[in-house]
Amino acid sequence: MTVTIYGVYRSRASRNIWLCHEMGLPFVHVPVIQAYRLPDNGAGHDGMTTQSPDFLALNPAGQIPVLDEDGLVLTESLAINLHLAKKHGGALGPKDGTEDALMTMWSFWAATSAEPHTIEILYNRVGKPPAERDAAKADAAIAALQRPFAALDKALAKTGFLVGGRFTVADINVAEVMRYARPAPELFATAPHVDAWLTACHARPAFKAMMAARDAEPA
Ligand SMILES: N[C@@H](CCC(=O)N[C@@H](CS)C(=O)NCC(=O)O)C(=O)O
Repeated sequence: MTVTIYGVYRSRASRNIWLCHEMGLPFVHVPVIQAYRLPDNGAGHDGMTTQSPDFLALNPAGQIPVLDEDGLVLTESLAINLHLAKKHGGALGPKDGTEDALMTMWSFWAATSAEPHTIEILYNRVGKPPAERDAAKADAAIAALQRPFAALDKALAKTGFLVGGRFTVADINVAEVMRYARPAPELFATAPHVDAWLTACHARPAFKAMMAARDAEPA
């Protein structure tokens, strides 16, 4: 069995690599980089980019991450994590159909109710060069996240985890999306359970190992 993850650390591949570290699952890492981050869209780059013909054969959408597990190719980062946790994750994955449904629900919640807004905060508060940042977009995203933050805070109030009263793939999937909102501390100030939960997620050795490798990667 060989698990291969395509995608640099500075991408949504981070969530898959964090999970693999949590599971102690060995994987082959192919650091495919976003072509748009390179001069001339990666023409002449020595290595695979999201626009390399070999990579487009794997994912015609030209996006990372991609998982290849013995010929099973998956292209959605959160679906990759749900699959890996079910197959290799033990207690990180669902123990029954109810937990499976809740982990799926939270992952879809992250992708649809949170990430379109959290990514705007990341881009427009820290990610883009200062001259390209749009403060109005960040403010709109913060306004749109008021209700999702309140909902997440309520969900975390009881046990400090999202599903099953323990740390699972649902926490990883949602935490990686909420990480993008950290440059908006005003959101966390009104959601103390979210703040404490994300801080605890980021204190985990597996997360720290992923982040250390990410920080070592060229920006
Ligand atoms: N929904 C996808 C989004 C993937 C995505 O947007 N990946 C970015 C990097 S984080 C990418 O590959 N961008 C290159 C491009 O769109 O050209 C997922 O979560 O897997």
